[in-house]
Parts: sequence; C-alpha cells; structure tokens
Amino acid sequence: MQASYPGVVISGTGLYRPPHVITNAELVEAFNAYADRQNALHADAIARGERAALTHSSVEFIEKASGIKQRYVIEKDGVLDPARMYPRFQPRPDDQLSLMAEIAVDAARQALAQAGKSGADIDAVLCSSANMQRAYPAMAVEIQQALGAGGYGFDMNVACSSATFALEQAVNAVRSGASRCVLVVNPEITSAHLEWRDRDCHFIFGDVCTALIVERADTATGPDQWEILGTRLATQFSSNIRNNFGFMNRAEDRDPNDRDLTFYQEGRKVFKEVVPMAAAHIEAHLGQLGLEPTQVSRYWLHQANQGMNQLVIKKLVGADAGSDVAPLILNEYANTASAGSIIAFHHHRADLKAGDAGVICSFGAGYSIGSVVVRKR
Ligand code: CO8
Repeated sequence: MQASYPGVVISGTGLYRPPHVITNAELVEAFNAYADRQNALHADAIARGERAALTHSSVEFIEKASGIKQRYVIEKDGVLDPARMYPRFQPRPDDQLSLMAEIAVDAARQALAQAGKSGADIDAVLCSSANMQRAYPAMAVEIQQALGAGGYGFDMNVACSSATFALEQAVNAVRSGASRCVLVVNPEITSAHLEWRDRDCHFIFGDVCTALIVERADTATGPDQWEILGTRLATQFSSNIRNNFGFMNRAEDRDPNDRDLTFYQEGRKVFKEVVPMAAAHIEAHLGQLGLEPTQVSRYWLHQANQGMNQLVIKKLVGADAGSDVAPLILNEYANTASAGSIIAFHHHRADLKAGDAGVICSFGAGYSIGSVVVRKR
C-alpha cells in the first residue's frame, strides 16, 4: 500500500527591512576616507615597499560588477565612520529580546498575518541564517517564546542557502506529520560579519529578515497559497567563500582583526563555478518533476550578482533574464545572504495566476544550492 502524505503549502511571507539605507556613493566616500587615513598612517612602510597602499573604491565598479545600488542596514553611523568601519550595537541584557530575535519576530508577525494564523498555531520554529548572534540558547527557541508558539525550535546555518535548506526541513516535518505549521525565519545581520575595510567585498551585503509559514494544505486558510511540488538540496565543499570566525579563535590566540575572521571570498571563481552548478541543479530538479524550464513562470533566484542571475536564466531558458522571469531585488537590498531569494518571492509573486509554477533557488557558500518548486493554488 502506498503511503499518503499531506500536501504542503507556503501560506505567508514577511519581510523586516532595516530603517537605514547606505547608497554606493556614501559607502565609497567612507571607504576612500578610511583608505586615505590608513595610507597616511602607514606612509613610511608604504614608501619602503613593506606595505601596499590601499586603493580607492568606486561607485561605477560596484554597479557594473554586481548590480548593487544600495543596501539597508540596522546601524549606519559605525559602518560609515572611517575610524571604525563596522556597525555599533548595544549589548542587551539576557532578559531583553535579542536583536536577531526582534527582527525575526517582526518578519514572522507579517507572515502569520498573511497566512491568517497566530503564534499559537505554530508548532515548529526554524531560525536559519548565515550567522547566529550567539552559540546558545538557540535563537529559534527565543523566537518561539516571543510569538507564543508551541512545539520546538532549532537554529541551522547553510550560509546563503539557509532559507531553502530550512524550507525543505519544514516541508518534511509537515509531510511526515511531525508538525502542522512551521515558521521559517532568516534574520541576516550581515553588516556585523562583512569586512567593510576590504574594497573587494565592502559593497556586497545588506541586513534584512525574511519569514515563511509552511503548513498542511488541508488546514491552510490564507488567501495566497503556494503548493510545494518539490525540494532539492546539494552541497559541494569549497573554501572560495569562507569565514573562520568561531568559538576556538580565543584558544588559537588569534587577533580578532585577522582578515579571515570576517567574510572573504574568491568572487570570480565563485561566479564561474556556481553559475553552471545552479543552472544544472534547477534543470535536473524540474526534470524530476516533469517540468521544462520554459514552463516555469518565475525564478526567484539568490541575489548575489546581477550578471550571475542573467547567466543562470540564459542557460535555463535561452534568453536574457527579464525582470518578469527572474526579478532582481539586489539593486535595492544588495546580497542579503539566505534571504535574497525569499525577498524576491515576497515582492514578486502577486501577479501570478493559479496553476503557475515558480522556482525559489539559493546558491552560495559551502558550496550549497537549494531549490524549491512551487505552484500557485
Ligand atoms: N572598486 C574599484 N575596483 C575594485 C573594487 C572596488 N570596490 N573591488 C575590486 N576592484 C578591482 C579589483 O582589484 C580588480 O582589479 P585588477 O583587475 O587590477 O586586479 C578589478 O576591480 C576586478 O575585480 P574582481 O575580479 O574581483 O571583480 P569581479 O568582476 O569578479 O566582481 C564580484 C567582483 C562582484 C564580487 C563578483 O566576482 C561576484 O559577485 N561574484 C559572485 C560572488 C558570489 O556570488 N558570492 C556569494 C557570496 S554570498 C554567500 O554565499 C553568503 C555567505 C555568508 C554571508 C555572510 C554575511 C556577511
């Protein structure tokens, strides 16, 4: 006898958008001031050839190389202070809601409202993000309590694929009967883990938090439901996107300013290696489900680089990525790690009709690729 599994839908999304914008012009002005200060400070060593002078960043390079025009951040002054170059956050006492939980609760409440659910309807919380604010207790458990949710919560991290990998866990939990209604949140405070003092990457990231409600189709009542047709995850080890920050740094007698303790990457290699992997992954996943890439109405792709997304789409459907096929949000939000494809899904799905298929797909550090194929109900 064949087992029958409940249908699963995404019935709500939410988006926390930070209050501050940093334009490329503001960012470049701060970086160049920092570079000039460093060069003046180390003028003798530079003159002796013992140290390379820092070169200026440029708005033109950033926009041409990435498509990014601005980013949102939770705290702006510290990032733009040439004497600091990273955000300034106040530590909070243990009895106050953590910053990461706060933005997750904000996005979660929006997703719950869209799905017509309350916190009490949630029986699992997955907090999945490229960086966690602390080691323990899990952020997800704090968010669970703040929302009055039941069941259990846990944290997970698959860098830029954290959201899609969490979606698969949520779908499986509902499909197996273990959970009825799962909240997935992706609080990405990337500003705290970006190296704003490195011109190769200082423009890449922005802060944000996304939320998704994943529930049984037979109990979903919200007006906007997306049936999950399938999920597919893949990983392949690479150090081309890496961050060695971790709990052992103190024991290694590391300088907290060591370059490898914040985000670093071989951007060009990532670009070249990940584009074919992502396109082949999506094509194979669609094939498994009996779909051709051209039968998909919309691709909500990871938002790291405009050129990358255009190439992925070209490989899939043989045409340049028009914004109707693969909407871009990175011009406004920059790369928001795992939240990028979910922001695209949040902003760009209202015009699709019942029966239309779409693909949410992330790709990033790991390497990791996650695709979720959905159909509008
Ligand atoms: N201004 C002016 N010139 C610059 C700048 C700048 N800001 N930066 C670099 N240049 C120069 C370089 O020095 C180089 O000069 P030269 O030719 O003389 O050596 C020239 O410009 C070209 O540099 P690149 O080859 O580096 O430039 P690219 O065209 O490759 O563009 C990109 C760089 C935009 C980074 C591009 O390679 C890219 O987007 N690649 C894809 C990367 C990607 O997708 N990464 C995914 C990472 S995100 C992820 O997985 C999540 C990780 C966890 C998140 C953690 C939160 C912080």
